[in-house]
Amino acid sequence: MHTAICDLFDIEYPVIQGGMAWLGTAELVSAVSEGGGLGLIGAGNAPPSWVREQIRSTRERTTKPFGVNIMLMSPFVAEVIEVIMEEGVLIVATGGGNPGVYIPRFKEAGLKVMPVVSSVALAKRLERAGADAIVAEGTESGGHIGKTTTMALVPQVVDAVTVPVVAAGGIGDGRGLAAALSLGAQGVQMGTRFVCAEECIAHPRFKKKLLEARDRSTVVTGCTTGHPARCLENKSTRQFMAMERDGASVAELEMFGEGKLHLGVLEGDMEEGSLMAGQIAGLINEIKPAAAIIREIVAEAERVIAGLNTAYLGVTHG
Ligand code: TUI
Repeated sequence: MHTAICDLFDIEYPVIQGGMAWLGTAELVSAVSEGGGLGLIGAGNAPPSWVREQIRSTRERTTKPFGVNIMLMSPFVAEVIEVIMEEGVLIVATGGGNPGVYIPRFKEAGLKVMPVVSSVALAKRLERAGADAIVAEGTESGGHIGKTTTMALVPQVVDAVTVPVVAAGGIGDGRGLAAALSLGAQGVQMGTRFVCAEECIAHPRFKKKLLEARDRSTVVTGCTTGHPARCLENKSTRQFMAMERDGASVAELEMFGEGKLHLGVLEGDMEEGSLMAGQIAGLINEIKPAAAIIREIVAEAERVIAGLNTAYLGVTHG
């Protein structure tokens, strides 16, 4: 399977690993890229020194293309961008905001730019600003989200821009990849599925909780702060939502949230920590190497597409 996204990034399969704050580390990124997909270092709220270490460590592990996802709400955005330029990274993705002002500098330096968006309006604006591809991310996703579903958003973004579109949110297997291609996307980006990659440094208790998750295991917190985030429901999400119901200020809620993601996904505190995950968590029931995840998803998508041809278009083989 080869699409426009494969040509753009010089990768084998149209499968991209989402930014994944704290978990998009050299271990996972290099495994995804070695597996023929595109790994992305998740800068999240991490300091620039962390991002530099991850870039260097990824380079020691693979010669394949990889990128960095910049989280635009991070207090370190400007410094992270300097690190990316100094280290000669070739691909940047962005999340959590409008990267328009940064795109000219990236393009002048020859980088490929792929913003993650949750609306048609921002997709159009960023294509005009010079984006090379757009990730259209539905509300099924984990972490910071918009309001529109993947099923509704992807075809509308596909119709609104001419650059390749990548579908994200609610995709975890080959059926999801086939569906994304049917909607006009050139590939998929997955985060939750890759948390359960062997190489992901997520705490084993977080991985186990994902394997046990069901279709309704996630909730959205932060609807009152303007920064909604989807997480596995636990004590921390219940406390956060109770504070929101009681009219807590944005400052109070932000203070409550500080450090919670690291506490949950890396330190393994399943009750006090924040466990960002998408609605597809319920579909995931095994931990395996990133390369196997990619291989199996692509093979399944090819079978699904061939099956649809046979079943509905009367195409016969042999
Ligand atoms: O960015 C994401 N997902 C994320 S970022 C993240 S890290 C984090 N850590 C602690 C607290 C909060 C977040 C976890 N998950 N996805 C891409 C995405 N971007 N989805 C939606 C957007 C978005 C939202 C609003 C993009 C632009 C925007 O507004 C831009 C504007 O100003 O017009």
